[in-house]
Amino acid sequence: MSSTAFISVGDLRRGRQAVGVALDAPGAPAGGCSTSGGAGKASCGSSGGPEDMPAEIWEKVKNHPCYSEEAHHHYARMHVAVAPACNIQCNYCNRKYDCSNESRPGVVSQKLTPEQAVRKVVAVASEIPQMTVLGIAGPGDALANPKKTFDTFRMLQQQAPDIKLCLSTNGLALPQMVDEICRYNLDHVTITINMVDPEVGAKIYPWIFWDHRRVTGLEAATILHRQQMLGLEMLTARGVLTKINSVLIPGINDEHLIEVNREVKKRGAFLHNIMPLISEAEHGTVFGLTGQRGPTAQELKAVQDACMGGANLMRHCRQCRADAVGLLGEDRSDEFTLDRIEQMEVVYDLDKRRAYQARVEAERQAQHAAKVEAQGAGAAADDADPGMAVLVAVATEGQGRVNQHFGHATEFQIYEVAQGSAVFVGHRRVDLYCQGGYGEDEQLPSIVAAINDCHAVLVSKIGACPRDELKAAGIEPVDEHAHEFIEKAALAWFAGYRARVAAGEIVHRPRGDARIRQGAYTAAA
Ligand code: CLF
Ligand code: SF4
Repeated sequence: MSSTAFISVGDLRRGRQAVGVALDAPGAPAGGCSTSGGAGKASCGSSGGPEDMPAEIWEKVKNHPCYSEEAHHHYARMHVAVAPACNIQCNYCNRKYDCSNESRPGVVSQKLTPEQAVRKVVAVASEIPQMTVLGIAGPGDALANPKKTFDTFRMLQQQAPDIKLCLSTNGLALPQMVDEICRYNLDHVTITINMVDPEVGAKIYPWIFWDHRRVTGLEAATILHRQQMLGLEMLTARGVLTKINSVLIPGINDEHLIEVNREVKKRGAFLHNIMPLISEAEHGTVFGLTGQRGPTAQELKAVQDACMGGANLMRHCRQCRADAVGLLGEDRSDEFTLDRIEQMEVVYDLDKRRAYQARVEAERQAQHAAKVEAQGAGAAADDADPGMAVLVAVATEGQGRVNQHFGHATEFQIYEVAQGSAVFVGHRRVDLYCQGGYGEDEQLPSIVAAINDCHAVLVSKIGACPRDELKAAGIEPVDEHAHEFIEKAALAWFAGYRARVAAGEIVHRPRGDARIRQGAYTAAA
């Protein structure tokens, strides 16, 4: 079917305006950035708040943990694994494992029928009232399994109309499905776009299944590219917010992702999420078996930084499983197996959910206000170098606060802190230090290595042994700001740090972040 069968030029223009105006509105973040930058500082676009975008867009993103960095501290999402089949092959995927588009490798525990999936969503919604989004993200491709995907959405809309629907796709079947997507009022669609040049694509996709046959090589990548671009334009035309996921594959599409960012911005993408390739040999993927490495955290950040000024960047993705449940970064799927759901007393109480979410919203607004206030206070001039910027690591278990013990952290959130701004820039996964009540010292070197470009680590508590080890590595352990909001705590620590530098008590030494902040693309170095 021709693409024009789905969309008129008028539609395209109107829809472009709907999303395009939103993104280009006065007050919208110039250069893909927003409020978290405080005094006009460029930052992650998904950090935007209500003052950064039109009210109707804010309504769509404000409690979606992937589309709003702020929301991801407070709201949860879940995936249901109803889509096992796929219509393409990516060199970073092994069908035995979750879709790498939206999940870390690991077998899906249970594939579900749409009926089972809806039962599970309702059960989770009654237990986790801050779960606001259902995503279908595999383990294959949501749109290569249209009946299962849309049956799930239809039934869920009838039973739990307050839950936002979200899907993720490789884009091959997208243009044909745009009408169906709009029928269910989906506001959020993710397309994985790793290239806008089929020559690059041919190195990533060995084949696609198209028009009842397997197509390979350059022809396959050309068709996929065409479908992805068309699908993106059609969604933009309908006012659907699109997020583009790109897998960063060093040596194949690293610098090319800057062009991808430009092209998807042109076509109205709301967010661009550049994720690292995961390619362990034991996963049995083509890239894993041929030794194609993934990027380092610093390389990932360098490419993301090089894209600043283009499509807004998402930096808080956790590459979750196709059956993940909970806040981003946590996985509570084990609590909601089909067996367990059978035993649960499920009461879907919309009023209770709304009341709970009102409390979450109040907490989130308090965090936002604390951030704005701290940024304003931190912008005041002092004697230290005004261009000074550092990274700090933060242990948090949600609510936007420094509220986790060092030993309990399985990841640290990374903030770039400068005078008057504290901006979330990523996260680092680490091995758990506290094992059954005592510290596992063998884990310390790898934890320190994961955050060794940070000047400080903010925690609610920390033991003597890791404290000493961090200090020896030049990372300051900080527990004075336990349970404060993160940005406020980071800026308060930074003000003290600057004061000590200005007083000559300590010497400021850049720790790798200076290279990252140059904005020069350095991944190939
Ligand atoms: Fe799921 Fe994806 Fe929807 Fe989010 S995930 S379908 S947009 S609800 Fe989010 Fe997970 Fe990253 Fe995806 S953290 S892998 S970006
Ligand atoms: Fe695997 Fe997803 Fe690629 Fe399909 S689109 S091959 S399921 S990573």
